[in-house]
This record gives sequence, structure tokens and C-alpha cells, in this order.
Amino acid sequence: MQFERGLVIRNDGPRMWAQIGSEEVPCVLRGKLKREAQRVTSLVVVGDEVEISRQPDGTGVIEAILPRRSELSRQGFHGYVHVIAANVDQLLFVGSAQQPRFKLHLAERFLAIARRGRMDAVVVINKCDLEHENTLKAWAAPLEQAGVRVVFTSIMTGQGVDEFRSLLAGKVSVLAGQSGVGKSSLVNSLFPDANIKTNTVHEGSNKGRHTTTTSRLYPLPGGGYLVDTPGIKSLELMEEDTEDEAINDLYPEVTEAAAGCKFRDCTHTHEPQCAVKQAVNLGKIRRERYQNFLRMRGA
Ligand SMILES: Nc1nc2c(ncn2[C@@H]2O[C@H](COP(=O)(O)OP(=O)(O)O)[C@@H](O)[C@H]2O)c(=O)[nH]1
Ligand SMILES: [Mg+2]
Ligand SMILES: [Zn+2]
Repeated sequence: MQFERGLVIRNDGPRMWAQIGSEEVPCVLRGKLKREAQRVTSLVVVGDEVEISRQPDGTGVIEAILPRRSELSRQGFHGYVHVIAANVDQLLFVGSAQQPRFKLHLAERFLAIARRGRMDAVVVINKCDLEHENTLKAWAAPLEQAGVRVVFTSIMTGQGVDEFRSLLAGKVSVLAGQSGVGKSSLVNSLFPDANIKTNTVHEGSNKGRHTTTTSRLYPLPGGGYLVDTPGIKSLELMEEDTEDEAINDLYPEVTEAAAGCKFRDCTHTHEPQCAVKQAVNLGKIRRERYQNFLRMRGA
């Protein structure tokens, strides 16, 4: 049987749509893939290239998933990896100069995520109209020294908007960055008619609430795609506070003892006057629990 090649452009959990030519075809997984999917969550994700057999009613059955060039993923507990999107060319970390102020550590976290997933990474500093040029250059310097491209933009003055547009052309890109930095503004100013949503799910709502599970690839007028996925937001939260919170919940005895550490940001590894290590030495916290806690924290 002759299979057709498709690109998964929309996925809302069990349901998937693949683009075949200019058609958007609803698809299901072949039974043998489904059994695998029970062991691996999100077996097929947006950006996957798949082989499809067409049914008489026009819908498709995904028969095979082609090898991925890259993976945007989130690392969970026990080495478990959750893939958010496949075959993404580049991760664009968008920060703003002010409101909110640029955070180098967030940029660096996403550079690490990009490297891990074999994606290119670019840092965009938006709202450049709100900060002095010298400050902007100082933020960019360590990134540029590490070989990372930094693009300065402003919706207000139009600075860098053409550069941003050419960055997206012909590529599959995912935009990451805190709420309020101007991701939607940048995209809307470039593609006013395209009705593209980026990281829409959490805006104006509380963390983790009202989440949609729909991920999609938006085709760009100039070629290329923008990835919209709630996963990118959960990735930020996961690697920031949710992960720590979840781990703290799992080790209440460590959390309790940690209140007595000398340093508020104590990692309970090498710091002096660490109440957690003291509790371990006194036998109040089991050593094995302590070691597992450190392993979970990636220490
Ligand atoms: N001064 C200034 N404000 C901007 C710029 N870009 C976006 N904003 C404003 O920042 C706010 C948040 O923008 P938005 O696109 O919703 O951010 P998102 O949450 O990252 O999608 C809006 O009020 C925008 O008008 C810019 O380049 N300069
Ligand atoms: Mg937005
Ligand atoms: Zn400590």
C-alpha cells in the first residue's frame, strides 16, 4: 500500500490533524502505535512527519513516525521525558528590556533546552525603546560571546522587526518567554491577518489553570511555521518553581528541616550551617531519602 507523507500540525490529545499538501486531514493512530502510546505519552506531537494511509472517508491513519531532527522536551522525574514538539528548527527566547526586565538566567535556561533538543536558539530583546543602548549591549555581551545571536526589537520604533521577520522565514520556530514581553505584539505586527496565537493559554489566568491541551503549527505567510503549544509554558513553570514545589512535596521532612538552613537558597550540598545535612547526620532524615532528594534536584 502506498503511504502519503504528512506533517502533524494540530494535536489536542487523542485527536490529530496532519497537513498533506494543502489539505488538513484528521488522523488516528494505527493500533500498534497506539499500544506504544500507552507506554510513552505523546507518541505523536506537532511537527512530526508521519506516513499516512488514507481511508475511504478521507481521514487518515498514521502508520509510522519518521525520525525526528529535533525535539522540544521537558524533563520530568526519573529520567522521564515529555516531548512537546518535534522537528522545531529554532527556539526564539523573547525577553523585554523592561516591563518585565530582561532576565539573563531565563534566556540561559532556554538556550540549554534548545541545545538539549538539537534546536538552534536566538535571543530576542524586545521593548528596546524602554532602555538605554549601553544596558542592552551589556545584557547581550555574554550571550554573543557564547556565540548566541541576539536580536534587538521594538514594536514602538519598529527597530529589528524586519530582522525578526527574516529570522522566521522558512523555519519552524517556537517562541518562549515570560508573559508580557511582547511575543503576541511581535507576531501580530508581522502578520496582522494571520490570527496567530502564541502561548495564549495562560495569559491573564493563573498558573496551570484553564489550560488547553491543543498544540498547533501556524503556517506563516512567508513560509515556515510558528509553534503554539501550552507545553512551552509548562516547560518554563516546570523548570522554575513547579519542579521545586513538586519535589518539596515529595520530601516534606527535607522541606521542614530546610527552614533552619543559614542560607535561604541553600542547596543542602556544600553550604555551612545546613540544617538538612545536620538532620541527616543526626538520623532525623534517612540518608537514602536525602540522596534521592538531591538526585531529583539534579544536584
Ligand atoms: N514599550 C513597548 N511596549 C511593548 C512592545 N512590545 C509589546 N509591548 C507592550 O507589552 C504588553 C504585552 O505585550 P504582549 O504582546 O501581549 O506580550 P506577550 O505576553 O509576550 O504576548 C502590551 O501592552 C504591548 O503593547 C515594545 O516594543 N515596546
Ligand atoms: Mg501573548
Ligand atoms: Zn541546607
